[in-house]
Amino acid sequence: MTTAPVAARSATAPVPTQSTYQNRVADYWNAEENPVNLELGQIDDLYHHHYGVGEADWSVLDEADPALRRDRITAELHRLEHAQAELLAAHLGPLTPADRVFDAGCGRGGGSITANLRYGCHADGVTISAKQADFANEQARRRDVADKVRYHLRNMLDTGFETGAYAASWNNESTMYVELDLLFAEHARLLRRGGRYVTITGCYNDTYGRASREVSLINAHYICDIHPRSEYFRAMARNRLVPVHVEDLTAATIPYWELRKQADHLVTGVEDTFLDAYRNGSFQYLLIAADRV
Ligand code: GPP
Ligand code: MG
Repeated sequence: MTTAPVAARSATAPVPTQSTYQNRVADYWNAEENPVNLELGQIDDLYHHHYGVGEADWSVLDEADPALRRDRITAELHRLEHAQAELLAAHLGPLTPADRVFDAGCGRGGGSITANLRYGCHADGVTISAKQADFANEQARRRDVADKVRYHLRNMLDTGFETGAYAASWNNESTMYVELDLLFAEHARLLRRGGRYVTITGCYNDTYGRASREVSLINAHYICDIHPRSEYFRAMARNRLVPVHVEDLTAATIPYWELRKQADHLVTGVEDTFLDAYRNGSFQYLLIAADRV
């Protein structure tokens, strides 16, 4: 038997910079043009890729004029999504305009703009979708904040950014695309000591058992892998992130999904699955804020 020398073997099988899974996820986001994301974002050029929180103004459904009814429903869903972004941003602070924040899985960029508007801070967002990064940078240019808010085509697990340079960082509904240990190791590396990490996420409920049918359907819909609640705290503890605030937002997000379900011009088909998952206790919408120690 002959064996190839190690050097020759590794030369023929280079480690890919991005896994096949990550390529598939990038393909999804490069192709994504859901009206529920674009029509909401067009209202004030804040493009979010997450859901909403808070009580809805149900009067929008009673609007008699069909065109106005559509517009009012769209605006109300956007208000609820922006309230979610503001809730996350509020937990990042206090921050000064000199501070730098890291937006892991930045989508079309709304979260970093929200943080910059609130604190005047520098922001670096990363996404593995070239289309999202280009879109987000164009938005920052149009707002005249491109000197402070920058989006990068990079992997959130391996950003190449400067160690300890960040006062705060977050994942807004993007943790379900990655292994939490690798993710939190990168946040812990980037955050300065005493820095703040925040995530809002959908997680499956350990007390239900394993992932429910509805959780599995959500995974299939977005090509993601929703983690159990317990895994967040285990992985944070292993990576110098100590929770300071945990909030179950499940009840607060149900009005968003109830209203979205009735928005015929915006539905994507996943609405009933989210409502069922939340209501049968298998799925939770959670905010976790943690200090980097
Ligand atoms: C919403 O993005 C979030 C995700 C795709 C990640 C999955 C989130 C969970 C809580 C499981 P989006 O705003 O692009 O989705 P949609 O197009 O459905 O509005
Ligand atoms: Mg959306």
